[in-house]
Parts: sequence; structure tokens; C-alpha cells
Amino acid sequence: MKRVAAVDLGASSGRVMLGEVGPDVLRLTELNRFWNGPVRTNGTLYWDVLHLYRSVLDGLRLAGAVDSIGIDSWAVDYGLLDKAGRLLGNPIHYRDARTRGVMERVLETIPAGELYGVTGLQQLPFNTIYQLVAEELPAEASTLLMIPDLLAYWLTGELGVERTNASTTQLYDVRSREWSDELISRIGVPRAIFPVLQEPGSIVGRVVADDNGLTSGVPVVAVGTHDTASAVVAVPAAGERFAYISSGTWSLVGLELDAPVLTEEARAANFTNEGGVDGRTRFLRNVMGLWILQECQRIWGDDDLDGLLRDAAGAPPFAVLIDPDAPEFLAPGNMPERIDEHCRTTGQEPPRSRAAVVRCILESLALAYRWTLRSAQAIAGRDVDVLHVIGGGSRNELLCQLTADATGLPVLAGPVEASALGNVLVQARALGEPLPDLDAMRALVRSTHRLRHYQPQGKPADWDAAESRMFGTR
Ligand code: ADP
Ligand code: LRH
Repeated sequence: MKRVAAVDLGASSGRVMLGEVGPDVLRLTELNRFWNGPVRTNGTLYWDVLHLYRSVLDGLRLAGAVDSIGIDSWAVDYGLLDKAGRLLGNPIHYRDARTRGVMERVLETIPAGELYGVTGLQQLPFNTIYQLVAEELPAEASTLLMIPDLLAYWLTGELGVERTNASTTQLYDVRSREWSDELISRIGVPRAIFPVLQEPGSIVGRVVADDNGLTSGVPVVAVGTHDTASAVVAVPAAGERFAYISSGTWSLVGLELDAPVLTEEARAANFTNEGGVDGRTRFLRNVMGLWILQECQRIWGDDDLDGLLRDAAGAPPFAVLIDPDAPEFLAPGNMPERIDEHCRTTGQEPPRSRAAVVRCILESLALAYRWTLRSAQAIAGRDVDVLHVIGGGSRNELLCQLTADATGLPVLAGPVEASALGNVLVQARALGEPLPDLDAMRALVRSTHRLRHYQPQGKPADWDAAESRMFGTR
């Protein structure tokens, strides 16, 4: 039996989990869960990275003796170190406004087609490439580390960037599987700040016990350090005819493929080809996700999600629809007001109650999932029979049912803690547990976790009509 600690930092909460893996055993115990989110000072949005690190240490101490530690987190963001390994400033949140207009500027010198041909990445205004162009790199910057790599560095003293997360920077060559020297030079950033790439599943260092209360020598394993890569490992699918939605702050909607799809059609539909564990491709699109609902709850001061969902279930269907991927929903702020404004500009009467707002968000997400999944299947030439919903959003029964109804696919919901499970599984394999491939890992998730089934209900024609109302212009 392997006993490992999984650190999983999502955009809305972080957790440290104890994972136990053995023949027919895959168990998670939550040791510590802590708030995560943007903190604004002087107009800039930051992550509170030291709060995260302290909370990670609290969790790791609670874990006691473990065989290894693995860390995953949200993608694209980074910390810069000087020559002595000191962090230069607090990492900035990808929702910060400093990248406004930068993508458009960069695309004037690096054509979108060329960028896609090298990186296979979807255009998101906060991709690492645009963040680096948006900021003046400090002269002392010597090393760039993605967030999980930064925490691993603090634990072990070893520098490196793990591949699945590197693949989200838009500075990684998806075919050669190396940093793109060409793109890095074209944005004028020194190549030397990009450290060696690490393979998911490799031991990248060992814990150095200073005064952190940990035992020295425990191996730190580079898991799929991108949380979505770890989540996809734990999709409890059999075979390849499945789609997934990794549902949390974001909804990552797509397919797992053996190779990237770099066609003009994929680029035009803004699909990404992120790197997966075992060389797989995560062919997906970011849908804005439950972020919109989280921000409504923050503005309303209402943390009774169960109550909101119950009321939304009784609200009239298809009253108001928004495009959840509209840029105005990206930054933190008064989401209910932005929804009203979006409705006015699209000729709809704004929703009048919280229940109506929540219903609008969930139906609009379900429609965005439908559009994305149909596009993904058509572009990749892969048909699917089942849709797996994983992550915190898999607990949202109304959303799962609407997703089944909108897509016409049976939905299997769970596991909730997919990223932590994928993290644990990759560590267990690195330690010698006989889990030869993703199929074996997924079979273990299937046999140890109960899933909820949702069959499509309602009239498909209602969703067809809603889609043309919402996405007529997409
Ligand atoms: P992230 O990793 O991006 O921080 P999570 O996977 O933790 O996100 O998912 C968080 C989301 O899960 C919340 O925004 C919330 O909408 C949803 N969620 C969590 N618990 C429940 C619940 N009991 N019922 C419905 N939805 C839930
Ligand atoms: C989800 C996620 C997603 C990225 C976004 C920045 O947590 O990692 O895959 O696009 O955060």
C-alpha cells in the first residue's frame, strides 16, 4: 500500500489530501482545505502564495509519514526567482487587467496561425505568453517557475517546470515537446529563465527539512502539475469514446486524444491541445464555468448554494440566456449587474430574481458545453457515447441534468476530487504501484468510486432553439 500526500490548488480552494493506493484500494482523506482566490492591492490582482504555501505545510504536517508528495494547481501563472532563488514579487492572478489588449498587440507580430501551429493552444488573454509581454521583466529575473514548481522548489530546492503545465504557457512547442526558442525570442524574454522540463511521474527532488516541520528526504513527484491534467487522469472512463467536463471555477470541456489537432478548423473554434499525462493530448476548450455563479454568490453574500440551486430548479426554463464566454465575465466584479447589462445588449429582459439568475447561468453553461462538445467531436473526428463530469461541479445535480439534456449524452458525474485522485495515482505509479497505464488507473477509480447517472430528458427541440438564440452568431 502506498501512502502519498496530494496538494491540489484550485482557483477557489486549495486542499491537501492523504491518498492511499493498493490493490483495489484508492482512498482520499482530506487533511486541510483552505480558501484561495484573488487579492487586490493598488489595483493589481495577486495570488496569496505564502498563505497557500503555509496552508500546504499545515496539511503536509498533518499527513505524517508519507512515501511521496505531489503538487498540482491551476495553470498559466508563474513566479520569477532571482539568481539566489528569491521570489521577485508576488505572483499575479491571471484575471488581472494588465493583459488587456496585449494578445491583440502580440498577434500583430506573430500571426495567430503561426502561434497555433507551434503551440496548439487556444487564445486566452491570460496565457503566460501575454502575461510576460504585459509586464516589465525585472532585470534580476533568473528563473520562471509555474505555481506547483515554485512550491516544489520551496520544498526541495530543485528547479524545473513540469510538462503538462508548460504546455499551457503558449511558449511550448507541442510537436518537439520543448520550449519554443523561436517564440521566446520573438517576445524578447531571455531563454535562460525557462528551466529544464520535467516528465509527469518523475521524482524531481526530496524534501529539505528546514524549520517547516517536515521529514527530510521524502520524494516530491512531478504529477500532472496542471490540475486539469491530473483531473483527466481520474476520469473513470473505459475505452476512448468519452468526453469530459472538468467542472470547477472553469469548465474544461473536451476529449482525450493521442495527438494534437492543429488544423485551421481547430484554431478557428479556439480549441486547445494541452499536454496530458503519458503523452496524451487534452483537446478542449475553456468554458467560463462556475466562476460566474461564484462571483454572484460573493456579491449577494449568499453561501447557501443548495438553496440557490433548489430555487433555480423551480425557475422557468430558457427565460434568459447569456454567452458565458463573453469577455465581460472574466474579471472579478459585480456579476449580477454584468448579466443584466449582457441581457440588455442582447435584447433580453434581465432576470428578476436570484433563482432566475442562477437558472440563466446553468442553462447557458449547458448550452456552451453542447456547442463545445459537438464542435470537438466534429473537428477531432471522434464520436463519444458518454460524458464524464468531474470536479466540484459534478455535485451540482441541476447542472448535470441540464448538461445531459442539452448534449443528448448520458452523463456520469464524479469523482468530485478528480485532480487530487489523478495526482495520487501518478505518484503511486512512480513509487512502483502496478498501474501500468491510464486504463488501469481509470479502472481503479471506477471500482472504488460511486458515480451518478443522468439520462437526457426533455425536448431536444427546446435546446436546438435555445442554441440558435444564444449562439446564432458563433
Ligand atoms: P476549483 O478547483 O476550480 O477551485 P472545484 O473543483 O473545487 O473548483 O469546484 C468548486 C465548485 O464546485 C464551486 O464553485 C461550486 O459551484 C461547486 N460545488 C461545490 N460543492 C457543491 C455542492 N455541494 N453542490 C453543488 N455544487 C457544488
Ligand atoms: C483550471 C485551470 C484551467 C486553466 C485555468 C487558468 O483550474 O487550470 O485548466 O485554463 O485554470
